[in-house]
Amino acid sequence: MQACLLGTLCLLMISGCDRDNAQDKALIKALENKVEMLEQQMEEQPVQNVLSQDSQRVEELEKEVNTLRGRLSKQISFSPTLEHIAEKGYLECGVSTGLPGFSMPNQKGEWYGLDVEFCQAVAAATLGDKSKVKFIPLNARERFAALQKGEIDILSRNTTWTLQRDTALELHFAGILYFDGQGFMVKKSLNANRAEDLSGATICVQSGTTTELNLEDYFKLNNLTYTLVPFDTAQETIMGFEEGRCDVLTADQSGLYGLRLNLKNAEDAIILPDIISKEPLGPVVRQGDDQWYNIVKWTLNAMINAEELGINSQNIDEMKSSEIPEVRRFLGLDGPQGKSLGLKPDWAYQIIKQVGNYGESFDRTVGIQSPLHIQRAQNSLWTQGGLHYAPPIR
Ligand SMILES: N[C@@H](CCC(=O)N[C@@H](CS)C(=O)NCC(=O)O)C(=O)O
Repeated sequence: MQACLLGTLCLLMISGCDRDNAQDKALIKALENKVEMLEQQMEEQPVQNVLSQDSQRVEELEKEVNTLRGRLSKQISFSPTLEHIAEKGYLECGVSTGLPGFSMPNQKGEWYGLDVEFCQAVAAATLGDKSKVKFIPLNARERFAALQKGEIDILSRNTTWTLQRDTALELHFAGILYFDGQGFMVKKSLNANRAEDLSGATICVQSGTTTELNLEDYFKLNNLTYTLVPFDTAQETIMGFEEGRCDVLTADQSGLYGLRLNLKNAEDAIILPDIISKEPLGPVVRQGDDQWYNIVKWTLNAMINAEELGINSQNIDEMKSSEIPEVRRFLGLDGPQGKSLGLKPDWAYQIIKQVGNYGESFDRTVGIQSPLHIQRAQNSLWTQGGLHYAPPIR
């Protein structure tokens, strides 16, 4: 029994030795000392006394070791992705090839947009620096294979959460960053006001998307006919529309607002009010790395929670003197402090200080401060009648 106990302690020490676990190391040390003392006593005493006097203590010690083992196994959870980005010193983030508001390079080649800022938030949480991100442009067809093959650490590219993608493709959606739906943009000259007026139209669409699939469902269900004109990238799709290869362009509605900005004569095109699908867009990771999945999921939750708690990039330092328990836990002053995520206590502070809360990011990239001017609507917090509701940090 003693050998087994000592073996367990050694294992715990080895597996815990490279982790930042000072408290548990101290506990292990204390337990190890106790066992040593017990061993000495046992050597000095006759066997029958050992059994009667010390078996109870050995049992107690074993219980303590088991509790400790449980706690350590949680803390020692290992993320190959986190390890990999720590080694590289940056995060590889799959984005679109260029979609205004979500992910788009400016003239200096710097990426901006809601999906871009989300990756910056993950970099701030994990590496402490939002600039440590390499953006990898991917069209709709390329995106999942790039993630599966490990060419990117995260896909943050206006990607719809569906059953098939979440299961058969062995991916995890870490949450919903933007609640969207599919819409239609038409030339004014077409004189169409509703989706049902579109029978017989030629429709530009990007292949490898849910858009293409929903279009087929909608037209079939409503006994409408159409001619599909497929393209590989957003740029090609909008050019096809502009050059008259189609009368209609269909995409996620947020995408339509973004793409319309690229038209030479934006006022010649209108976005119809109809929404024909649910497009919950969110960041995606590979299955098989639970810790990484948790980090990405809680980065999003932190951005949403911060908005709800009234914490933003401007006031976060003042918030350090707050006595509100939820705010203190958010800032890592109390509570779980990022330990179970394998991150530093200030992980959430870094996200908000460097990037901002969800509302700040939304307004800057796609909302009122951006050229897209999209209303918060269903992307408001649940407290404002919207759908964003993040589980609490505690
Ligand atoms: N949310 C849909 C559509 C995503 C999509 O790729 N939309 C097009 C809109 S035209 C886009 O963003 N293209 C950008 C690109 O190909 O880089 C999905 O996940 O399938």
